[in-house]
Amino acid sequence: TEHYFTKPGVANIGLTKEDIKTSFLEKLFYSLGRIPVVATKNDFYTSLALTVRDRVFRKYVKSLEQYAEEDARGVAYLSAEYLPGPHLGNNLLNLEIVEETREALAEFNLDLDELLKEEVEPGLGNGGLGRLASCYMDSLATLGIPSIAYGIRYEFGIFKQEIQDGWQVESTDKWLQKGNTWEIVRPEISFEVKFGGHTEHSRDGNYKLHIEWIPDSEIKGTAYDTPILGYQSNSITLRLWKAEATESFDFAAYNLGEYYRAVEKKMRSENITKVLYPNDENLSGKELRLKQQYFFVCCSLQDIIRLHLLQGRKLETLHEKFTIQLNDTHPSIAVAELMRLLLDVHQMGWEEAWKVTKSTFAYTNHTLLPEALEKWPVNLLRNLLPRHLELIYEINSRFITEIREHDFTGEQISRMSLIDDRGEPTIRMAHLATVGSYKVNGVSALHSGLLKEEVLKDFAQLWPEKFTNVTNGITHRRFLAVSNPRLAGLISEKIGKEWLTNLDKLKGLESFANDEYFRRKWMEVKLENKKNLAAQIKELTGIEINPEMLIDVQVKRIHEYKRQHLKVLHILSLYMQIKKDGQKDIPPTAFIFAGKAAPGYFMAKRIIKLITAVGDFINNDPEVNETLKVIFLPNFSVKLAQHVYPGADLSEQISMAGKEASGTGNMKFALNGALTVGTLDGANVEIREEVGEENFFLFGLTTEEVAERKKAGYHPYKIYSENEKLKRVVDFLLSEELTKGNTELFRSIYDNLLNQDPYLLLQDYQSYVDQMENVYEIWQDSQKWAQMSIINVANMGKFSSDRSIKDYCEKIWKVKAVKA
Ligand code: 26Y
Repeated sequence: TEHYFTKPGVANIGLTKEDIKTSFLEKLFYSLGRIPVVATKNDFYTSLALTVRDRVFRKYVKSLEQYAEEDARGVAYLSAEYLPGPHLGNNLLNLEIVEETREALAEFNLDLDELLKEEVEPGLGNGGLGRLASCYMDSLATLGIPSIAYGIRYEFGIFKQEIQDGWQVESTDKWLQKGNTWEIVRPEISFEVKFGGHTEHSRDGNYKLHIEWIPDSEIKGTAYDTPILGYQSNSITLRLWKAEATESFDFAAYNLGEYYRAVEKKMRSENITKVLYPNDENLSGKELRLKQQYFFVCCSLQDIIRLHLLQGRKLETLHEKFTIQLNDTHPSIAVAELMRLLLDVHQMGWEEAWKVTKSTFAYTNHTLLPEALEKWPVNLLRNLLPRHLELIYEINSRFITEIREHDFTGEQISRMSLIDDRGEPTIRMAHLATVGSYKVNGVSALHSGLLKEEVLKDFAQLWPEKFTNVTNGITHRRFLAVSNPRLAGLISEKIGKEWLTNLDKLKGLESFANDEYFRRKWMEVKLENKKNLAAQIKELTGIEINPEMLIDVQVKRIHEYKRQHLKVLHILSLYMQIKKDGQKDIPPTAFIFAGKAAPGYFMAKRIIKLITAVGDFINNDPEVNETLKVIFLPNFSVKLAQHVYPGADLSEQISMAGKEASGTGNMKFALNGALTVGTLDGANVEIREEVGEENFFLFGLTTEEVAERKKAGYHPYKIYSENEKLKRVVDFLLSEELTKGNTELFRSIYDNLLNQDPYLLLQDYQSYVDQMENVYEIWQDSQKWAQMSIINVANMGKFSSDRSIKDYCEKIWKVKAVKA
């Protein structure tokens, strides 16, 4: 190392092993001020991250230059959530320097995999919606689509989950504690955001109406940029806003008492981006959440307008140069905010402003669940955003006038109104987004169909051409190439590496499904991955599993509609079979669960306790624990997910039909060679279509059958009392043994199932158990299983987010890639 102290060498961004070695030491010395003997693992991680960052930036600035040069039409993606996962491994892949880096580190006796573990991921989302946004960033970058992703720089992301005494316990996620190598603050890119107060209407000499919003507070949003590198050449920006006090906090002007009040106010203003709300698919109607939404929308729109004007263009052409995608209704206040900016700040007339607005936005809906559809109380809006409330009223009144000219009934009109005044008056944000957008899409074929038939049916009747579908996708680079190098390697050996940029190429694997030698290789890879996962499980829970077991996995947010407790009923049925029926031929299975419950969601938290209680009970019973293991992995995250998918044999996608908009975990499992047991819900339908029905384990009612069943009157108690084996399983929920004497512990779940069972667990139970028997039968035939697994992977091409993004470009955005 002597050499580097005395001759620091020129900054270099080469990609050879030697270049990487040089940079790595330079970063350690000159960025961190550390020498190897005292450096911590985190110092080494940071040096490596800085080394990689320089190389990322080289590509990034080149990419930005190109977007600017071509002056092409671009996309602004607005999302309140992102879940990028760790950056380092992905950036290494995209720079194509994984092996060079591994070797460089090895020369310092450092292990790349150990350093990769050091990265703390940004947990800036709840689940599927946030992760989808990040998959899309990866594909936008790889495809070279001029784009910028806007969001919120939450200081604390999704809470950290620990399991104590079987219960979920939450603690704060201090993801920025050790710094964040991947972002750069842009103090010069900052905007003011106003809140509260009132509006003043006046007319000038020409009787032109002027409306002024006199707010009662103002804060500032500052941009923090993270370059998102695509595979090989292009990249895009993830721009997250952090709330800060405005310059007008002139402390010098205050006396001591006022100084403290000013500081307090400053702290309050910074609260806006403090923490991510951990609820998904369930509203809590919190004022701070609306503040967050407006805050990031307001900064983002001002930034978009700045970029547009910077090119010397007129605002009248905004929609020609930009399209803005709304990731669910969370940023939908943007419709009113753009109107405000165009009308009040840039003096445009209503007709023109409305034309620009509704030609700029497109809206993606991610849910049909009534409890997840955002509705803000009119009173809250009046207090927080008085001008926006006026604008929404005006948009609504013009909209109602428009639809009165069509043949809509009075009932339909009040159903379509942006304002729901049946109880406390609220604004229906999905309606605002629909009226203010040129396209509306769902996230799977089934979901987009239901959107048009149910939640937005009147709008689909009015504007049929506005509605479309874009089936979700996942980035196969992160979820296969980075996280499953063994399988990726085997695939590339067989069909080359083209699948990295064209996932349809996987089809070339299909012919090898009948090749016994290839199947054997395939199974060897899976077994190695399962050993890996077993080690992870041991590390996280202390529980040992035999990697030869069938690894049966359900990982996702905990929700009644996703029916984790249906899986539990199945596990208990197996337990009963062994214990009470003396059945011996159940194949050894490890049931793995992971996922967070919203802190205020009583049933979800109880379901976690149920899973861990069943685990405790079964894992400690020597009569069954050779055959069954039940594991709850704490703190599910992108990082943990990347260990889980490669090691799974069976993927559980068992939501009640019609409830899961798409699902994306389903795609990640199948891409890693797991077979799916699932209902005809969300994208499961399309996965089954692609892989063939003989390669998918289907069970349960269809969406139509669910509706019929409910309409005819659903009586879970009847099902329970007529199915003896189901009855003994459900009754076990109240048993002394399971509850360790606290027999009321699962009473709420028991009562819910017998009296309401809104998600039809008991209805689908027998069909599920029967299909699982089929799963076990096929599992015994490992050759057959391997064949099905290969066929599954070979047919995953459709589920690349590259395909989804191309669909968005063609069906919605009309945006073209720039050449790399
Ligand atoms: C309004 C607030 C409470 C809220 C916050 C987060 C509502 C919803 C959400 C998150 C929803 C979500 O993650 N939805 C999931 O989106 C995925 C991507 O489209 C789908 O694959 C998945 O089926 C859907 O549940």
